[in-house]
Amino acid sequence: MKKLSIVSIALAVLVLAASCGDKGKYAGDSHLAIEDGKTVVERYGSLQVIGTDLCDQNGKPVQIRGMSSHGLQWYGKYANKDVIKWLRDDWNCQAWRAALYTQGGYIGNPVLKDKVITSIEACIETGMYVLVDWHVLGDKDPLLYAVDAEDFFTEIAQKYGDKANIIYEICNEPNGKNVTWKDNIKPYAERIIAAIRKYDPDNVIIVGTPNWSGDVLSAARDPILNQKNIMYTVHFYTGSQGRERRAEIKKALLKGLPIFATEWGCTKDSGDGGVFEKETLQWTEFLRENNISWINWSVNNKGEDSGVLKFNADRNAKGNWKEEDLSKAGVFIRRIMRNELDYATWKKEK
Ligand code: IDC
Repeated sequence: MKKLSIVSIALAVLVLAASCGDKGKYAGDSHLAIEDGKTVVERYGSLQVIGTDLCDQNGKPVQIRGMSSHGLQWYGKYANKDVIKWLRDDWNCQAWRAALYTQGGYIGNPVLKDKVITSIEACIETGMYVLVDWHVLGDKDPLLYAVDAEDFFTEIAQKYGDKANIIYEICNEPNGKNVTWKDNIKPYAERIIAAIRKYDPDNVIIVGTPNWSGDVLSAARDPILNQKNIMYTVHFYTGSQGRERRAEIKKALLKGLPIFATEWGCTKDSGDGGVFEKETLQWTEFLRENNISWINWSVNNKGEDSGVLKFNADRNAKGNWKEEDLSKAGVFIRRIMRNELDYATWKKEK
């Protein structure tokens, strides 16, 4: 009797430990690009935001993971179906982000929109989600090109708003100390959301936050009201931002802010400076535990440390990459995406 109860207590402790283990409350998620012959978009359908969670069409919390293009004006050649399909099939990517720079990109060179369209069409064909990223960066204040943004997003919503694949990211990284949530970003977001909602009543729209999308608390204190399926962006580079930013994210979540990490890198925030493996895995565990979807920066062969291809590899942008085509970041991020590497595994390997 005594023996039995000790055994059962031990068992109970084991079960409890397993269920509250280091994988967090979403441990059951498969994160698969294809499962039982079905693409992620076939399985999840139209995404929706419930509380702070991104959820599938049935209201189940899901975490989406994917890769970003580099600036489409520079490495837009990778925004094609071969590469996107390769990322799905070999990398287990569920999403692709098309980074359409505004200043230095679309504003002076509107044909770049074709790269976004190619990305969208490829993601529809491959059953992946696609983030349409209006990449505000050097222009700092999203209000500067708000009229162009309204036209652009109206067109995308009109053409593709009925497709479950589309996720709108309306301003990558507002920045500069005069660009505030209250006076710049929120009014801009309200305008663009209204433009999109004329044609697309429900796809997810993600709003950038001040300080290069590093300040989710400003948005948490003053969120956009009376709109459904709105999320907010946090960006980070694991060699530059760590514990402090995670604490802010936690606070914002507690205030009820739904967050999507639409861009992060495993280097310093210059996009270079080495690959920070341990710090990266601390971040990916955190994102998983908190059900925050993410997109990694980026697919290019420029030779910068955050680029997943080696310098000059796959110059024809065909996909079908061999291990020797991948940079250190490429090998590392691919393993994370394929569910082959988490913090515990990494420690064992060291
Ligand atoms: C970087 C690219 C780099 C390019 C630079 C130009 O990696 O090759 O020369 O843009 O502006 C961001 C931005 C993203 C940056 C990236 C790395 O959203 O455009 O890309 N980064 O610096 N925010 C934080 C880091």
